[in-house]
Amino acid sequence: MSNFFSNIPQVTYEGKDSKNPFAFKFYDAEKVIMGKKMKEHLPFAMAWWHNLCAAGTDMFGRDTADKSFGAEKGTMEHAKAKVDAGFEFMQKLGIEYFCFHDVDLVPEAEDIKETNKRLDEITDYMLEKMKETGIKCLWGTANMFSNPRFMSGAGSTCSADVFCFAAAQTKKALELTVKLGGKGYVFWGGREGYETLLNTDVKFEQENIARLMKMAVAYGRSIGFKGDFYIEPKPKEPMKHQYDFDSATAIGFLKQHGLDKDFKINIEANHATLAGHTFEHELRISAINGMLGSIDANQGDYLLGWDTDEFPTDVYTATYCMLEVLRAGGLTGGFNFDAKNRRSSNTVEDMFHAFIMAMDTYALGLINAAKIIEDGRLDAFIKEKYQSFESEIGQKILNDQTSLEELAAHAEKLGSTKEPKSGRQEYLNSIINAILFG
Ligand code: XUL
Ligand code: CO
Repeated sequence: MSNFFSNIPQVTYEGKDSKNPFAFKFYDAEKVIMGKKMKEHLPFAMAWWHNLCAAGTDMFGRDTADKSFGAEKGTMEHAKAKVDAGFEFMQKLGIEYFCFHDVDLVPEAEDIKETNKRLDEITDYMLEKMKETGIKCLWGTANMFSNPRFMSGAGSTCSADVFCFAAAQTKKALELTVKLGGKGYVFWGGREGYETLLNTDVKFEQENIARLMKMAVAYGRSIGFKGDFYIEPKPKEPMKHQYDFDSATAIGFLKQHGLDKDFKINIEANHATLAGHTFEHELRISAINGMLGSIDANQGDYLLGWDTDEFPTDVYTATYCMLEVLRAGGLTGGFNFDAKNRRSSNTVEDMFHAFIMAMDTYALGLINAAKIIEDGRLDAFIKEKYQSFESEIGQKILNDQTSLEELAAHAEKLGSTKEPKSGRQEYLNSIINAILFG
C-alpha cells in the first residue's frame, strides 16, 4: 500500500465527545440501526474526479491544491499514483466504493484508440487494488461534456460523427464498468440541452439521446451488465435548459421511450436545489415511481445559483433524505460524495476532514430518520390526514368504482362541508426538533 497520507491515522469511530479531528463522531460502521449496520444503510463512495483530480481551479484562478501525488500530471505514472492515493484514502476512511468517469482515470489522448488503451491498462491496475482491498465500484460513466467536440451535445449533437464518438465513449465506459464490477452506469447529460431555440430542434435532439440510451442498454446487457442504468437530472449548468431537468422530467422521458425498466434515477442534492426543489422532493418523486436508484451526496448554497458541490453538512436535509431512503427500503446504489473541498481548504488534512464531516452528517441523518420512524407520530399524522377516504364514498373513489355524477350527487346531499383538517405544519416541525435535539 502507498504512503501518501502517512500523517493521517486510520479514521475510526470515537463518539460524539471525541475532539480528535481524524475520528468519526457519529458514523459507527458496525452499529445496527433498524436491523441493518450503518455501513449497509450508507454505502459511501468516493468520486474520482473531485477527490483525486480537481485541485481548486475556478473561473478566476488556477489550482490551489496539489493533486500530483508525486508524479507529473498528464502521464500514466500520475494516473497510477491517483489509483494508489485513492485506494489508500478510501481504506483510511473505510469507504467501500468509488465512482468514475472514463477520463478521470487517464489523460485523454488525441486519438480515442490510444485513450482506450490507457483505460485498459489503468483498469487492470485498479482491479489489482480492488482485489487487495475489497473496495468496489459503485458506478461508472463517460465524460461526454469536457472534450470540445461535445460543445453542441453528445447524444443531442448536430453532428453524426460526434454522435459516434459519444457512442464509442459510452461503449468503452460500459465495458470498464462491467470489468470493474460496477453496480450502476450513469448518464449525466452535461451538454444535453440547449441555449436558444433559434438554432435547436428539441424533438430531434431528445429522440437521439433516447437512441443512444437504447443502444447502451442493448450493448450493456449483451456484455453482462446486470446493474441499473441511471439518469442524473440537473436543470441547468452548463446548458441553460438541460433536458433532464429533474426527476419527474427524467422519469417521463424514460417512460416515453420504454427505458424505464432498465433505468433508475441518480439524485444529486445540489441539482435538486438548482431545480427549485428540495432534495427530499426529488427522492420522493423517484421513490413513488420505483426509480430511486442512487444518490450524489453533496449540497449547494441557497444564496448561489450554481453547482457548488459542497460536502454535505446540513443535518436536517440529511435527515429528510434518510427518511425517504428508509421508507423506500434503501437504495440499489449508494451515496457518492460528488463534492469538492472549498478552494481555500487545500491540504491533505482538508480532504479527510471533508469526508469525516460528510459521513458523520449522513450518519446523523440516518440516526434521526430512524428515530422519527420509531416515534411514529409523523406517519400516524399522515395516515390520519387522509382518513376520510376510508369512508364509503372515499373507498368508492379509491377503488375507481364511482363517477362524477355520483360524486356530484354526494356533494349536493352534503350541501356544504367543513374545511379539511389542519395540516399542522408548525406542530410537526416542533416534533422533528424535539426528536433531533431532545
Ligand atoms: C455534474 C455532476 C457529474 C455527474 C457525473 O454536475 O454531478 O459529476 O455526477 O457525470
Ligand atoms: Co453528480
